[in-house]
Amino acid sequence: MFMQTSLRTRQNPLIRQLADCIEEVWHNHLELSPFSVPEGLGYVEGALEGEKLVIENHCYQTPQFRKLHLELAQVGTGLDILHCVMFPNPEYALPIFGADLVGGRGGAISAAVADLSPVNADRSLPEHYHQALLALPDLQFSQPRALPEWADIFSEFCIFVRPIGSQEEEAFLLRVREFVSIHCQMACIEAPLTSDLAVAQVIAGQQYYCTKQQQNDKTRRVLEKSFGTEWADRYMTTMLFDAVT
Ligand code: 18B
Repeated sequence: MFMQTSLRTRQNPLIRQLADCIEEVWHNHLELSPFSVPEGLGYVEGALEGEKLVIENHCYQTPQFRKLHLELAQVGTGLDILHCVMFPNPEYALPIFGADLVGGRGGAISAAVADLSPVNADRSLPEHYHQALLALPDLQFSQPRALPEWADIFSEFCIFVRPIGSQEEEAFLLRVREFVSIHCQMACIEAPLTSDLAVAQVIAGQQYYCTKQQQNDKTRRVLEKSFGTEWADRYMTTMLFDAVT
């Protein structure tokens, strides 16, 4: 517990604030139960090719979410990372919330990503999500970033920016709070699916999402440098983006 608290307090302030914010919204809206992380993957340290990588995982589950995953990571003394995914239980036709924040310790955030990503067959968001997200105020960032090729999983509401200055950082933080709040509220009133076919379609949608995310070479590289290729692959497929089967 001491180690976990201390990694967060040593991280980039926006990462720390985002982690606190996500956990606060989860606690406010959801009935969290413990989730057991695969053997040996709760707190991990590695330093194969040089810089030390420290990872701490916080995982929960609820009736609507098979896995709520918040991960904080620190590469050497320079790079801080927050990774978060809310995987719905496949009996609920809900989108996947995901966020990634990558930045220097004291300095700027180079990548801030957040989305509610559709997983249904035609890869569109449920209408009530669409309406709620359309109602949010428009955001302008001075340095939007272009999504890579694998990223066809994201919705039209996806934010991918390099936030410049405290105003843009605040705007990103608030938008994530809005995404996660809307998502938790919608999830709590969602009725479970009743047909096996519909559940199978959600499973296929989540598998597609995971397959695409596993193609993020920037994430893979960071993990490989500290833990080797095999470990990195296992981590990406069992911890970060484990598809339901
Ligand atoms: N990710 N990210 O989670 N990634 O996990 N991330 C980067 O400035 C890690 C997710 C996403 O431009 C970068 O270029 C590590 C989720 C996208 O090609 C680094 C871990 C989403 C990009 C890392 C981690 C997501 C990206 C480069 C495990 C979205 C841009 C930073 C702890 C929902 C990819 C930069 C590109 C970038 C690293 C998105 C270093 C190690 C959930 C789209």
